[in-house]
Amino acid sequence: MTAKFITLEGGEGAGKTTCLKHIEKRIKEAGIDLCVTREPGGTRTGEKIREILLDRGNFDILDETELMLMFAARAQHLNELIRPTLVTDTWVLCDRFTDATYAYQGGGRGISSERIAELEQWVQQGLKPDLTLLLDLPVEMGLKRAGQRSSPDRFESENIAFMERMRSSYLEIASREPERVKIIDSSLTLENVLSQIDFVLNEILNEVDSG
Ligand code: T5A
Repeated sequence: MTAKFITLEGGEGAGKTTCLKHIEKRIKEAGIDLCVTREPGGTRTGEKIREILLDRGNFDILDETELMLMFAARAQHLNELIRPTLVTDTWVLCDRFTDATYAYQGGGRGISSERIAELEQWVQQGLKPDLTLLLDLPVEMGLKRAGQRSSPDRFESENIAFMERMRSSYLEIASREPERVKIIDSSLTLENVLSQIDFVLNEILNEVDSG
């Protein structure tokens, strides 16, 4: 069996945290070993980089610095955790990965896709998720949901135009790579969202059963 690398993506307040727990449960119930992790973060060094990136006090971080910090954390994550885990036949479920960089640093900040692709190639050496679940919902609805929680971090403090560009970038990726990226309409009730997720998961879990 080849271990699968699954990522979860979406805008602010899309419900990733809520859905991640459900996906984890479903995969584990299928008897598959699973490692759950997140980006930026997932390693000791990566979590320190995350603190810098999310801290609203760091208002002076340049867009280029932000981009390279995302990939610095990712390089550490891939080498220390993701690759070593996948070779032991353990699946990896990651809360955000490089699609978030194309959406936030690319769409949101306006850094060119070519520049991001150069770093992706260098850091990932061709490794991509096998499956990505993109939780999509209108920006204002996501911000309303996110607003019910604690004070906003550096990204949650961005304006609506930034969020709209980020959402469009995610949807562009999904239309370019429909085999890998499955759109989940997360504007619906949690029950409905989870059943959309189950539909996609059943496919990958059945593949394993029959393989
Ligand atoms: N980032 C990350 C980049 O800019 N570039 C990169 O390359 C990477 C990897 C941290 C930030 O880093 C940026 C993007 C991010 O801003 P994060 O930790 O994933 O990333 O932070 P958030 O996106 O802020 O994720 P959160 O965990 O904070 O939000 P979620 O998980 O999307 O939302 P969640 O599950 O907490 O739900 C929000 C609220 O909505 C409710 C929940 O109960 C909760 O109260 N809810 C629903 N309500 C009604 N119906 C539903 N279907 C609901 N689903 C959830």
